[in-house]
Amino acid sequence: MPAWGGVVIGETETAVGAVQITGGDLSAGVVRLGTQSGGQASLWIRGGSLWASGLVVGEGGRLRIDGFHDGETYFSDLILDENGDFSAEPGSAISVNRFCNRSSDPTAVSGMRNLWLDVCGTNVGVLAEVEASCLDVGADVAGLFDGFALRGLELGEEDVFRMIKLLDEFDNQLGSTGREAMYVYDLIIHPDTQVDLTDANLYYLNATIGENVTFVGGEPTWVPEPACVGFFAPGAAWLLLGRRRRR
Ligand SMILES: [Ca+2]
Repeated sequence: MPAWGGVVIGETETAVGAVQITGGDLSAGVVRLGTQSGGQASLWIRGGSLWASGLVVGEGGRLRIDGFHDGETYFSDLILDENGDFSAEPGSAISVNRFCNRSSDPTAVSGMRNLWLDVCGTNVGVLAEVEASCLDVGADVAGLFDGFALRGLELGEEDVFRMIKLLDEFDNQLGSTGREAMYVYDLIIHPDTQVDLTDANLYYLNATIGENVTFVGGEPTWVPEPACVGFFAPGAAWLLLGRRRRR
């Protein structure tokens, strides 16, 4: 498998860098996209597999993912900085250990609504984290239209104990007060996973929760779907996709 060391794209004030991955297997250290003021950088994942210890999408960075391609995209840490740009087609999936979303502009990270986010977790004792980014409007479908809502969220690993936290460390909803929440259309929590919601709300439309799943700091809340709304029919396909993408 080819390997990159740390990768920096668009890191000087006048730099413009663009990388496309179209196939093959690639591993890398930390990949930084446009993390220096003035630098412009894009990473377009069109196919193949990429495993990296981290991806930082800086204020001049753009991450783009094509959906339903063969292969896997894994970042131990995925960081979307305040002005980072993220787009994803339907069917896109990313596996992470930690998802840090510092964006306050949902239009810049419009890929979230198409993204299946698989928070795998790592060894026992190492926490995995995901940032709550949505305005908490309660158990209402309106929350699913929040620009930071996720298409799918998968927590834990098959048959392995994992601890995962939902955090609210960044003010993604400028001008609002109160703890932010996470809204997801489809939620999967694998058996033997401990989920700490840290008193933030996790709302879901559909859920599969395994045996021996334990919750700390609250429990996920079901959002009833009004009959007139008619959300996505291909939910089952998404579930299969999420499982297939697992490492
Ligand atoms: Ca937040």
